Amino acid sequence: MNIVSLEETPSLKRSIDQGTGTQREAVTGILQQVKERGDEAVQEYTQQFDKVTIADPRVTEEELSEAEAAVGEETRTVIREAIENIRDFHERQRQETWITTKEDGTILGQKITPLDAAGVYVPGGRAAYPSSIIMNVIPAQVAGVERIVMVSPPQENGKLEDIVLFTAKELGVKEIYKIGGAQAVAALTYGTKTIDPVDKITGPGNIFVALAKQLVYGTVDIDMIAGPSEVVVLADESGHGDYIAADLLSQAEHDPMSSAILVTTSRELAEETAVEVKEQLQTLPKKEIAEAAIRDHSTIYVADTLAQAIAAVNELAPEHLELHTAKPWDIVSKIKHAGAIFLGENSSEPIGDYFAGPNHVLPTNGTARFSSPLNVEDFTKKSSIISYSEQALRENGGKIAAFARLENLEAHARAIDIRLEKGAGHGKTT
Ligand code: HSO
Ligand code: ZN
Repeated sequence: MNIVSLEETPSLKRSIDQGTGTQREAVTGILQQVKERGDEAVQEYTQQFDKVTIADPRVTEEELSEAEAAVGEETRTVIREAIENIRDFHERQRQETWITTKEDGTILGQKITPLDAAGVYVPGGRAAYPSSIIMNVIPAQVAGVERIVMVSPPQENGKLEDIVLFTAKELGVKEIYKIGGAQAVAALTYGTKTIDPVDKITGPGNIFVALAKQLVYGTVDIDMIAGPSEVVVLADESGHGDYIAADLLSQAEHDPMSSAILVTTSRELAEETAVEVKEQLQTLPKKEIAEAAIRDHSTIYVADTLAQAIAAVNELAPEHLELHTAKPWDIVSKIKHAGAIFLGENSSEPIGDYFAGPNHVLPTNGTARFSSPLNVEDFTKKSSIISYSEQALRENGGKIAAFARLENLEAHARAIDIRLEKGAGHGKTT
C-alpha cells in the first residue's frame, strides 16, 4: 500500500456512476416498455437477462417454507439475533407527531405519516446479502409502512436464494417477486397487473438498477445511489497495524473500486500496516478484488499532527470511519462528516455491517457531507398542521394581506380581507 505524507488534503473522487450512453438508453427503453406493456414486458426482460421464463413472479408461502427448511440452525440464529439488535436500534429513531398551542389560540404542528408502500431491491447472485435485506426492511417496518415489497432477480432455475427468502420470512415480508434489473424498478414505479406501484424504492443494485432508480426518482422516492464501500481509519501510535489492515481489507473485498484509507500520525504504524495489508491479502478468497481496491483506490497518509489528520478525515467525509487513537471519544466532536463512526480497536467495521444495530446503508462518495444513514425517517413524511384562531386572524390578518399585495397576489390578500370584514361565525353555527 502506498504511503504518502499528508501535505495537502487527500484527493476525492466524488461522482456517482452515470453509466455509458448505451446503458442509459437501454434503461430508458426498459422503463418505457414496462410502463406501456406491464407484466408482459417484465417477463420478456426476465427471459432475456435472467435466462428463465417466469409465468407468475410471485413467491409462494410454500417457497418460503422450503427456504426456511433449507437454512441451517446456526444461520437462523445469527440472522434472528441480528434482526433483533437492528430493530431495537431503529425503534429509537421513531419520531412523534407534535402540536403546539399559542396564547392567541393558534395551533401549529407536524404530523408524521408512514409511506403507504416501499419496495426493496435485492440484487441477485453473490451480492444478495441478507444483511442488506434486513437493513432496508427494518427502518420501513419501524416507520409503520404497511406494504413492503421485495424484488430480486431469479436464478436460472427460476428460484431465489434460500437465504434471501429465509431472511424475508424472518422479517415478515410477504410480498416478494422474482424480478430484477431495471424492469423491476419500472414495475415498482409504474405498477403492472400483478404488482401494485410503491412510493419509494431502496436497496443496492448493479449499474442498470442504479440508472433506473435515478430515472424514476421524482415519480417515486429512492434511497440513494450507493457507490463502492469505503473505510477510513484514523490512528495515532496506539493503533495496531494488524487490526487496521484487517479492517481496511474488510471493505476492500467488496469491490475493486472500494477504497480503504489510513490516516495516521505515526510513520511506524503506517509501515507496519502496509506490511500487514500485503501479508493478509495473500490468503483472502477475494484477493483479486481486494488487491485492486488497495492498489488503485487506497492510500496511507502520514500526518504531522492529529488536527491535520482530523481535517483530512472531514475532507474525505467517509462512509465508515474507525478511530484507533488513545482517546477516541475526545475526537468524535471534531468529526463533522462520516456515515458511521466506530470508536476504539474493538469496534471493527463489520460489527456495523451485520450486528450492532445501526444501519449499514450509509452515504458514500463524500455524500456524508449532506446525508445520513438510511433510517426510519426516510420511510415517513410530514404534514404541517395549521389552525388559526379568530383572535390570531384579527391580529395578523392585515400583515398577511399586505405581504400578499407585496407579491401582487390580490386574490391571496382578499381571502384574508373577506374574513376580516365579515368577522366571527359568518352567520352559521357549527
Ligand atoms: N459494508 C457494506 C455493507 C455490507 N457489508 C453488506 C457486508 N455485507 C456497505 O456499508
Ligand atoms: Zn461490508
